[in-house]
Amino acid sequence: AAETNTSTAQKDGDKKITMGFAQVGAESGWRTANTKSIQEAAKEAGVELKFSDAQQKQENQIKAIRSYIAQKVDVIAFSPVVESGWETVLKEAKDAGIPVILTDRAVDVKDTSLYVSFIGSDFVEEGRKAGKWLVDKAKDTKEPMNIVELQGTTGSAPAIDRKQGFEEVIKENANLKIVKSQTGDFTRTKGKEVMEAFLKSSKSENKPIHVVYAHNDDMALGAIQAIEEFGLKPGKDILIISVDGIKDAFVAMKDGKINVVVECNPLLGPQLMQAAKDVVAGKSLPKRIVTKEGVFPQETAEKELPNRKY
Ligand code: GYE
Repeated sequence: AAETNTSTAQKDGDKKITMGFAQVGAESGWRTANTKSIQEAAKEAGVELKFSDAQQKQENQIKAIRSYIAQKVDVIAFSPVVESGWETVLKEAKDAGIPVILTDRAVDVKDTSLYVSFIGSDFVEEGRKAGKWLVDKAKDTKEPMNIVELQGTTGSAPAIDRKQGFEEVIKENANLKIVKSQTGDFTRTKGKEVMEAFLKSSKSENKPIHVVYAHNDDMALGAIQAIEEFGLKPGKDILIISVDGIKDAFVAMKDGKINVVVECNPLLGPQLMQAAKDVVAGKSLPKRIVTKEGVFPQETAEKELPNRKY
């Protein structure tokens, strides 16, 4: 298969491209699908992929990027775990003449010439979509609705933006209030742990929880476990709003345990490989490539489940 790939890649006289990819980690179902998409697309495109997993630590990503610079790869791509603190290493890549493509998550740098393109979702918009669903759901409610929020990794673009978009929209209805908000690190284990603590304090403070807004499906699935163990019904006693759209979440939706999922597409591999080929060929890339995605309320779960690719 490797030979076939090489000949496909080289048939237009391209030289084989080497890409160094510094992944965030393996924290969620979304991430697993993203990694698979990148690895498969690289094979398909005849790109030689050097891949590293940073275990959700920025220092590990920086180390990986430095090693890709030392190995003189043709292009570096990465999904930055957090937004800040990238100037130095990006400058090193630029000085070495290696183009950098961001995928999935954005960086916060003053000098945007430090990367050539950013391929990924609009997370603020995802937060707005989640908020709109709730505003609509709550339009006839006169009672206050207490929301607890499970945030993604602190300082990461999706955690910052999904919070911002959601808050912006729920402001329309004074009954909607985020009463507690904490990071669950985008993982099931942490999502469950944080939800257990929320439920405990809601009991001792005698302040019911009506809605969970989870920044990803894995944390929502962890929260569902905590709610069931606490003796309540997720999706009924407590509304569950989530982001990503992994298969497990669709199964939970079909079972009535999640009320709505805002889609975030992890299948960025093919676009990334195309972008890498273009940049190496000297073509200029759009600075921002936005992924298209939808919203899936519970009543669509059964029909949509067989179509899910991640
Ligand atoms: O939503 C979450 C993952 O950056 C969009 O990271 C990605 C997020 C995704 O861990 O499940």
